[in-house]
Amino acid sequence: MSWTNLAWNGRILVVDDAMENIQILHHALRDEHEVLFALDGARALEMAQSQKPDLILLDAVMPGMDGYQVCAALRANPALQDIPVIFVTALTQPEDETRALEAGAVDFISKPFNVAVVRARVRSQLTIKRQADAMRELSRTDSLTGVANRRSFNHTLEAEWRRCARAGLPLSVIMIDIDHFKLYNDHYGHQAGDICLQQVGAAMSACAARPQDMLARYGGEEFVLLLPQEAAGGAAVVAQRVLDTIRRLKIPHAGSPTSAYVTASLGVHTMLPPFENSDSDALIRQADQQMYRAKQSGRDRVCV
Ligand code: GH3
Ligand code: MG
Ligand code: MG
Ligand code: MG
Repeated sequence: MSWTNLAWNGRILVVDDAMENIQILHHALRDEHEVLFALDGARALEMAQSQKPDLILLDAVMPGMDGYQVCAALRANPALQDIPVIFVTALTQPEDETRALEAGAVDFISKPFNVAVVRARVRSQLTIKRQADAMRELSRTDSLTGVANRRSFNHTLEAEWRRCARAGLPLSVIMIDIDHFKLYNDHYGHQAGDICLQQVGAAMSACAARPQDMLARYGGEEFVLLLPQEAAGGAAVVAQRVLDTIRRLKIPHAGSPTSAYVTASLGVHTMLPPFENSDSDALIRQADQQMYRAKQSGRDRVCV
């Protein structure tokens, strides 16, 4: 990483149909930020998608898609709606500003602008964006293990359920419950139990290989793995990998009546399209039932 990289505070996309305006903003911001640019609205949306800027400085009047349309399109796209937009425009009327804020802009700067003011406003929006990102991340994460929490899991499960139903794709779930964990706490203490949960969580994270896979802490010593687009055979392979991964950790469990080391019981269930007459609760329930079957038949195993 070069020193200029270290000096970057944010990645900013400047959108303007006049190269001259882009150059002025580039000059104003380049010492503090990485500055990208687009000369029209369609290109701006492409770059927002591929470059994931932290902030967009958007011209209002452009041929083709104007700034208001670009802003509305950003707000309508779940992957892009959190990128803040500041209008930088020759328009000066209160109606123009109101319209920009109503389209979802966070700020409105009229030209001619003062460079120091633009820098300050950019900094302040980046700070707000960072805080919002951190809050969002926190609200999705289990604080002990760092994997997704149940709330975040439920949200993703609903979204993947709809997506897989629409696309006619299978959806698999693996429920994972640590064996005799009450006895682990009794023997080693609650703090050691916490560390064990962290170790197991971290090891299992590596088992969810594809970007759409999601590991979450479902509650207490129970985890769940969501595998969109994974049929029964593939899900069983992943479950076996999780089981082996936990075994290989060889975390001593002297209090366990079934094994010298920490183990888990896993239940797998796959929903095949069409998903009619079913819901995501049923998917979880079925995986849970398989997990209990694994418990009853001796623990430290996978039931499908
Ligand atoms: P089984 O093999 O049947 O699953 O037995 P178990 O003891 O694992 O199951 P049980 O549901 O009886 O007990 C779960 C235990 O997990 C009890 C609870 O204290 C412990 N536990 C839940 N959350 C945490 C946590 O965050 N930290 C620690 N240390 N223990 C936890
Ligand atoms: Mg223009
Ligand atoms: Mg349990
Ligand atoms: Mg348990």
